[in-house]
Amino acid sequence: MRNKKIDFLDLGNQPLANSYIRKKNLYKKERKYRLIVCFDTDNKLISIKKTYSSKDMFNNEYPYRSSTSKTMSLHLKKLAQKIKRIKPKKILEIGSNDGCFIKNFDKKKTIGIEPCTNVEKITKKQKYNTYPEYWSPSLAKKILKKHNKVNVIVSSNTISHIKNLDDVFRGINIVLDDKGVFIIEDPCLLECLKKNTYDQFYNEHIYVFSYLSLSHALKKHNLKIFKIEKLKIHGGSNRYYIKKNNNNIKLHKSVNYQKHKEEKYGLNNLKTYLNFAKRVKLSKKKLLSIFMNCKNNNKKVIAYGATAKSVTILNYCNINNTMINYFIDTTKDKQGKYTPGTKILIKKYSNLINDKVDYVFLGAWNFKEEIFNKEKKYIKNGGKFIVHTPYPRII
Ligand code: DWN
Repeated sequence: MRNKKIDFLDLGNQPLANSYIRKKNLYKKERKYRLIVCFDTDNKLISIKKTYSSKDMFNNEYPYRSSTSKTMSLHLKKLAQKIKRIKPKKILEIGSNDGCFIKNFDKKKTIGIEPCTNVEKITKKQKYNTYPEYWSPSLAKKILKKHNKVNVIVSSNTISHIKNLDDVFRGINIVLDDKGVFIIEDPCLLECLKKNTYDQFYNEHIYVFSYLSLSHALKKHNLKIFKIEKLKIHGGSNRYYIKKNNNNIKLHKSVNYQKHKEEKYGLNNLKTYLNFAKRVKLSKKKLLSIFMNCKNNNKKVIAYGATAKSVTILNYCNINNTMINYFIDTTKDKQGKYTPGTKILIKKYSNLINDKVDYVFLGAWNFKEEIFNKEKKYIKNGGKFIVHTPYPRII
């Protein structure tokens, strides 16, 4: 039988993205895998080839906190305000992290699902109703026994992290009220291709969804996307509003609009992905040459935002700790540790202007506006950033 999954992008050997290294483990061998991205010609799904179990990736040492960015907090607050307008009795969030979204609601109205216990305990302490478990049909049944059906289910940047989509949607069908709405937000494949943000691929992002692939995956579970909102967050995401087939909410025009855009761009065709892979290779060459130039001219380069995404970039482009002095990051659990693979020290955030640097590599490019706003003084004094999207350059 012909293989329907076709490899189109090889991002080389990579460590697990959020596995920041403690100093004492700096010389220990790291777990690495080959990061290959595939296109399924049948269901149009883009996925990574080698996957890890959820337990390997989302455990009691997970460092990411949604609340570290003002942009993200505000974004989720606005979503909460929108949801409040329909006066739901119960809201469930899959991947509630540190409570950045659910904290906008009355505690009695929300249920959070967060398997990373170090993060989940933040909301537990504040008396939110959170489950330190992975989303599954059996968890959905357990919730149903205690709480009845829920009116709104929200999942922001989580569904693309779960390998078994069938189980995800089975769980949704169990716990979602027939008149309820399921809202998914995840990075948008079309934006990723247009902006050359190949760093959206790493072990945690098992999928980068398009409307075409997500609607296909939902179909066999009698679930349907009825509205799509284009979001700026995380470099370009989509918010999909999903209903059960027996719910007669009208189809919004944004759905056909998105479908048309994706087909026009060629998200149905392998050729589109092969061309993307060519652009990624060129991007690597160009970014590495910028860093080599800085190194050869003894420029001091640091990096801003030790993101999971930048792990893909640095390891793929062979940019290492001889080219970047250190990272700065506001996340406590990352500070004092070293970046996976490239072993660059992550320091506590301090005003950039205090330290004489020539260039700052923007690891958290998706929060460019927020960061540029914060670093007005550095920019005013002629400070420069190195960025890789949509193409590598100094700005
Ligand atoms: O999907 C995922 C997203 C939502 O979060 C996860 N798989 C893992 C994680 O990915 P990421 O690390 O690429 O996410 P962010 O949100 O782009 O990370 C931003 C990083 O930059 C954080 O470590 C915080 C840091 N930061 C900072 O130091 N100063 C961010 C801002 C805005 C700042 O001003």
